[in-house]
Amino acid sequence: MSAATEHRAGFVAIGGRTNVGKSTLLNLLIGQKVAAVTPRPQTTRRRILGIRSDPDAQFLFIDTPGIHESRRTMNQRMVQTARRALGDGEVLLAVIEAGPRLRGEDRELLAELRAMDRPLVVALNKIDLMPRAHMLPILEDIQRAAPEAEIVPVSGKTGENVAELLATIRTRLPKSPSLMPEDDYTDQTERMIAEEVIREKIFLVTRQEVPFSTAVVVERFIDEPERKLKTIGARIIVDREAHKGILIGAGGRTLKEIGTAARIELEKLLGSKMFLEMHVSVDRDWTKNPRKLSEYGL
Ligand SMILES: Nc1nc2c(ncn2[C@@H]2O[C@H](COP(=O)(O)OP(=O)(O)OP(=O)(O)O)[C@@H](O)[C@H]2O)c(=O)[nH]1
Ligand SMILES: [Mg+2]
Repeated sequence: MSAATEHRAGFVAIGGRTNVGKSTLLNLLIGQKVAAVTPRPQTTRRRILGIRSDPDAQFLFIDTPGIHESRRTMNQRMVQTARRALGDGEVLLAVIEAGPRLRGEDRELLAELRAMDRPLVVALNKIDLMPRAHMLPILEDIQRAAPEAEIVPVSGKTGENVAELLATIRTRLPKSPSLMPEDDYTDQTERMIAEEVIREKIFLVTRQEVPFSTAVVVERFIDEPERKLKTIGARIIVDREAHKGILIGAGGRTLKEIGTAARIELEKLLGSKMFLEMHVSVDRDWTKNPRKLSEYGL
């Protein structure tokens, strides 16, 4: 192999404020849905590895919860998880949402990532929402805030410039053979993917506080390949009695809507018929209890 095509591989940690499109990019970059994506902030709660194996490179992308300020125990845990995961990146991919100018929080994030002293690539995401001509000021702001970083404007929605983003990241990866089996695309088990998808549907269907204090734990996962059937038993945990009623809805309608949406998507993702059972239980104030946070996947 010539130097240009010499194989490269390594960890690429994706960091950024909440809701900027980190998980959207992860799913797009690996061509598989492994991370929940919703229009609401604080969707991602744990570190998720997504693997892309090309002939000349293997990218081990680490999706992280969004960095944000909060005094809630659960949110602090999420931000701690994010910072730790970012520490494992050999290349850092900062995701910033396109806007008129660079925001204060993004400036802080860039400073934090620069201080880690790894190759830094900045994806200016959601450029489909902004006319090209208006992008110059924010591009200049980023350039000034992180002079050594490579900036790639992209859209996780249309896929625009994503090939260029990959090429840019590739040149910054260490020369190395693949580090993981090339058929793998994630470290998430089917159980974890089921939890993530159910939680995503809860975020999409319920309002206000409910999704932010709800967790999903798959307690039963039975795979019967000869019947092409997977049976999933999931517990949905809420932290207040009032939320239980909201989640279930009148006549069980809300829970049914969540279940149907999750089942349809999981059948597609896991390639088999799915029997999905869910029940809702109250675990008072679990979001404030560090031990419970771990138990519920944070
Ligand atoms: N228009 C547009 N929307 C996008 C783009 N990328 C992501 N989105 C939307 O932005 C919202 C947030 O996307 P996520 O991928 O969940 O963002 P995230 O950074 O992972 O968010 P957290 O995990 O909550 O921190 C979703 O509604 C996405 O569909 C984009 O390039 N263009
Ligand atoms: Mg996310």
